[in-house]
Amino acid sequence: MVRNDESHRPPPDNPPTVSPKQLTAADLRQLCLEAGADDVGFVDIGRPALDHERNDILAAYPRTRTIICLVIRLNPENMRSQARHISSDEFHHATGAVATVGRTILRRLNALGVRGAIEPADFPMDMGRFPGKIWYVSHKIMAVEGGLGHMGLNRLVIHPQFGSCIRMTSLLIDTPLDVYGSPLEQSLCDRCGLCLSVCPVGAIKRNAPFDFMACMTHAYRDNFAGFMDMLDSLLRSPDMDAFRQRFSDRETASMWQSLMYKMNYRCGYCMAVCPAGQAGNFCGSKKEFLQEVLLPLKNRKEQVYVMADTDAEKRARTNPNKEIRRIVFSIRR
Ligand code: B12
Ligand code: SF4
Ligand code: SF4
Repeated sequence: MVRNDESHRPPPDNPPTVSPKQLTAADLRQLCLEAGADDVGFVDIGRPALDHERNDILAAYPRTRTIICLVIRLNPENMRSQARHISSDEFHHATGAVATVGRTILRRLNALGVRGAIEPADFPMDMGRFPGKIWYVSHKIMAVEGGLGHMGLNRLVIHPQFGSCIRMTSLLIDTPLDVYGSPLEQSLCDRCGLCLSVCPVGAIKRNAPFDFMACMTHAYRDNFAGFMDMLDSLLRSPDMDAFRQRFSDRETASMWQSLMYKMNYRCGYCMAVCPAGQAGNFCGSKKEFLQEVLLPLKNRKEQVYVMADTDAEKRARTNPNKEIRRIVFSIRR
């Protein structure tokens, strides 16, 4: 009997319906939504708005012709909870979900002869480039260029339907499309100022650039900067009592949880309070929203991490509910 090698090949996950040459934006959109994406935008690698991004994108995947920006919505109620472990959990689950959907899409595209790679939603990133730009694809820029929304005053992309509460990833594929997205005509941010008002370290400003160091020092306390601060405290402390003066058991527990499980996001309030977009609106009256969401976060009793003598410290000190913790270690750039 003549053995037919073809018969031993596993069947493709999904039989091809179109050939790569015919891959249209409409077919690709349908495929992505069926795989579980809540929305997608398509960007061509050659457009001038990507001039500062292109080298990194091509370093990540040299055959990139099209970038698919993939959106998964977050559950806004989880993001708005005062119990911040609930919002951290929502972030982590959405990070997993967007990665799974991205891989499903790529597998289906592979069956059509299309190849590609995925830039993670956030971590892991390329720590070999630390403390420089450790990500290769900026999902916010891809989302804006793909027509999925604009960045608001909070520097987050605001989707017309899901508001700020979205998680994104980017797929880099080797096939061109017939049609690409373009930036929306209007931003949904009406500059209401709620994000600015709730930010404990004043990172969001009306007429000045976003202060990413202020945000990172506080919101990412249980990330690298806080970890280095912990090492510094350990090395300089003669005994456990001295260490506990600098790093309380509560802070050690938070760091332990981040290392054992996944990073504890300390903040994200600018996302929680943003009312823009259909799903992100006040869900009732503005007065109730301020009472139930904004004020509890703004007045939440918590430790706030700042570098000494910065605008962030000045701002944090204006709120009596916040216990100011000056971070000793800062990232050397
Ligand atoms: C770096 C980064 C951060 C940094 C810097 C934030 C920033 N505005 O750039 C820090 C650690 C502060 C941060 C915080 C948060 N982030 Co973040 N972050 C990223 C990351 C990895 C790249 C962002 C990026 O493209 N920046 C470049 C341009 C587009 O941003 P920009 O605002 O125009 O410009 C600023 C930066 O470039 C910064 N900058 C300049 N030089 C350098 C150099 C370095 C080394 C760094 C770090 C920054 C920096 O200064 C500019 C002025 O504002 C993306 C994941 C990804 N791969 O895209 C997630 C991402 C942007 N983050 C996200 C989120 C949700 C958050 C947090 C809410 C997390 C939290 N729970 O605390 C906060 C919100 C902060 C805020 N209001 O922007 C989401 C945004 C979702 C959305 N709706 O837009 C993303 C897309 C992750 C994801 N896949 O969902 N983040
Ligand atoms: S909270 Fe208001 S000012 Fe801030 S990004 Fe949202 S709409 Fe814009
Ligand atoms: S995550 Fe927190 S610290 Fe960072 S900009 Fe938003 S509100 Fe401010």
